[in-house]
Amino acid sequence: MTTRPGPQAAAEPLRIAATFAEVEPMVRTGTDSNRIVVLQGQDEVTARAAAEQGSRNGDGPTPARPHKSPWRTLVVIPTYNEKDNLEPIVRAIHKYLDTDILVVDDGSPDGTGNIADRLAAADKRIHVLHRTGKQGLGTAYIAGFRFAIERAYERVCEMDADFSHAPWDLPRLVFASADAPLVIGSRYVPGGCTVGWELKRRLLSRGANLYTRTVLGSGIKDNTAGFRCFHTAALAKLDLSAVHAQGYAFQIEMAFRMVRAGFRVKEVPIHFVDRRVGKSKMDGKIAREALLLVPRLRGRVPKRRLAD
Ligand SMILES: Nc1nc2c(ncn2[C@@H]2O[C@H](COP(=O)(O)OP(=O)(O)O)[C@@H](O)[C@H]2O)c(=O)[nH]1
Ligand SMILES: [Mg+2]
Repeated sequence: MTTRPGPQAAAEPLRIAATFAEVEPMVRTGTDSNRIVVLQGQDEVTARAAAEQGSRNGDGPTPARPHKSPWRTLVVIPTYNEKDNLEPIVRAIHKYLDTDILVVDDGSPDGTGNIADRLAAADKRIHVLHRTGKQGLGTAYIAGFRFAIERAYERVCEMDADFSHAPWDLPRLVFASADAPLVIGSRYVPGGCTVGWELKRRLLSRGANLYTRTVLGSGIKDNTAGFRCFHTAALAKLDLSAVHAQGYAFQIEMAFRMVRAGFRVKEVPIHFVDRRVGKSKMDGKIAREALLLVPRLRGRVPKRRLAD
C-alpha cells in the first residue's frame, strides 16, 4: 500500500499506548506511528503535552524525555553527502532515544564528515568513523558492526541519515528486539507503506523484494529495508568477513544470513518517507549487484544453526 498523508491524517488525534508492545498492534491495524504517544513509564498528561508540542513543531510525537533503551545500543548512520540532514537527524534521534550514535562517513565532498566531528566533540554519545572515498553502504555497516562488537554494545541499529526512517520508530525497533535477534522496519507488512516515492522507485523496490522472496524463500517481506536492529551477540557469531555485498544487496544478504543461522527475524511496520533533502545514492550498479548476487546467496550462505 502506498499513501500520501492527507489533511485528515494530520488532524487525527494522538492516541496513547502504555508501552512499546502496545504500539505494534495499533500500527499493524493502520494507525500512523507519528500519532501515538508511548508512555513507557511517563505520566500521561506530561507525555501528551510534549507529543502535541513536538507534532506542532514538525518533530513528531516527541516524548517528555528520551526513552531509555533496556540495552546498550549503538545506532549506525552511514553518510555520503548528507550535510543538511546529519545534525537534524542526530538531534531528532536523541529526542526519542538516549543512545550512542556512530556516523560512518566516506569522505563526503560536501563536508558531512566535519559536521560529524563537531557533533562528536560536543556529545560523548556521538562517534565518527572516517573512511576514504565512497566504499558502499555494506562495508560502512560492517565497519559499524565491528565497532559495536568491539565495544560490547548489546544492540546495533541501522538507520539512514535522510529522515526516510522516522526517529519515533527507532525506539519501537529497539524495544521489539527483546525476543528477536533481528528486527526490520518493514514497508511490506500490514501497516507499512512508502510515502512520496515516484512510480519507478516503487516498482524497483517492490520488484527487488518479490524477486528476493521468490529466489531465497526466507519468508521476509522487506528484504532491502535499511532500518534495522540487531543483537550484537548474533552478529558476532556470523562470519562478517564472508559478506559479499557492498551496496544495498547487503541488506538482503544480512537478513538471509541471519535466517540461515536460525535467528528469529521480526518485521515491524513502518511508513518509509522519501528523503527530505539531498540525492539518493541508489543507481544501476547497485541494482545489478543485487540481481546477480541473490541467486548465488543460496549456495554461498551456510545453513548452520548459530542461534541458541
Ligand atoms: N558511508 C556511506 N554511506 C552511504 C553510501 N551510500 C549511501 N550511503 C548512505 O546510506 C543511506 C541510504 O542511502 P540513500 O541514498 O538515502 O538511499 P535510498 O534511501 O535507497 O535512496 C544515506 O544515509 C546515505 O548517505 C556509501 O557508499 N558510504
Ligand atoms: Mg534514503
